[in-house]
Amino acid sequence: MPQALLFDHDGGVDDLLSLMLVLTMDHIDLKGVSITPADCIGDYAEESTRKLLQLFSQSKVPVARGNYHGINAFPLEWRAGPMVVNAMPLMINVEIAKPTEVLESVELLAQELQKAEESIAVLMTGPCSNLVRTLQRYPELSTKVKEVIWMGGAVDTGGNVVTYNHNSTAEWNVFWDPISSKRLFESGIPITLFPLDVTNSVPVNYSFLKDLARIADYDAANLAGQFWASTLNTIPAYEYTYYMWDILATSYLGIPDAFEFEEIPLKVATQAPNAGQTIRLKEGEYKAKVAMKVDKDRFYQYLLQQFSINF
Ligand code: AGV
Ligand code: CA
Repeated sequence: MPQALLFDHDGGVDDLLSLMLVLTMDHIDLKGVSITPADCIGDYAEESTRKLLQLFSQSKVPVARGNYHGINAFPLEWRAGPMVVNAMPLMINVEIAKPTEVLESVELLAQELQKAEESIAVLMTGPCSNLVRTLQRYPELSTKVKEVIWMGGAVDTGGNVVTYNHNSTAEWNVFWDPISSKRLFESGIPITLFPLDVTNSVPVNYSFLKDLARIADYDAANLAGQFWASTLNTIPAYEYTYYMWDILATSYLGIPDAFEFEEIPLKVATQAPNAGQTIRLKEGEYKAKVAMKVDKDRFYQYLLQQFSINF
């Protein structure tokens, strides 16, 4: 039986690569894609999303747009990622049909959770606001969420938020909407978290990109290589590496046993100077299942294997 999945992303280049990766997985039945207007400009991210679904012959998958804008905006220069992607040779001429009315994310997530006969996994590679708002409006749907797989947080390592009035202890997806993040960790919903602690071990590196380019006769490898190349100009002066953040979390769907997990009670700070910090507690009512280590070689090999396909 294919495994049902809802996917909420925020349109970064690695979010779009994560969508590609999901679309290569035969064991996943993608029920819907929802876009959070965080690390992207929504219109362009919707276009990239629809183009990728079209290329992978899955244009029937519903796409929704979140209309909630978080508390701490992403830098605008990062949010243009999908504009570059949409102009790539394999993307620019892809024809997409946009429905006259696009669902709002909360409605899509609620509809699909409602319809699901069994509980269903939710993958999130941006902030968690859409899901948290869905469950606030429809609390009875909580039991339908089997597992939330989330790229977010920084537990025993520094964060990646460098901004005014902040001490850099937070990761961006949590920082964008610390209030919703706090609610998520207090909700008791099973969370499998992929924080910077584990994603720091998988940068986008040249040797991987060279391996990928060697199999660029495959459409998916070709396209993914172009996406990744566009990330190498990273980015404001304080950060010089683009990581496989979201792609690592997504790969858990295919290679769950490549990870080492620790059960950790966490709380989220909501005020300056550390808003969005995910703080390890000694004890707590709920524990998140936190990925702390990954078999890197297996992860990179898995990507090469999955992207060895034609559209
Ligand atoms: O903090 C990591 C999250 C991931 O979901 N995002 C990027 C990934 O999609 C925010 C982010 C941190 N540093 C960035 C980010 C950078 N240099 N460029 C773009 N986004
Ligand atoms: Ca993201």
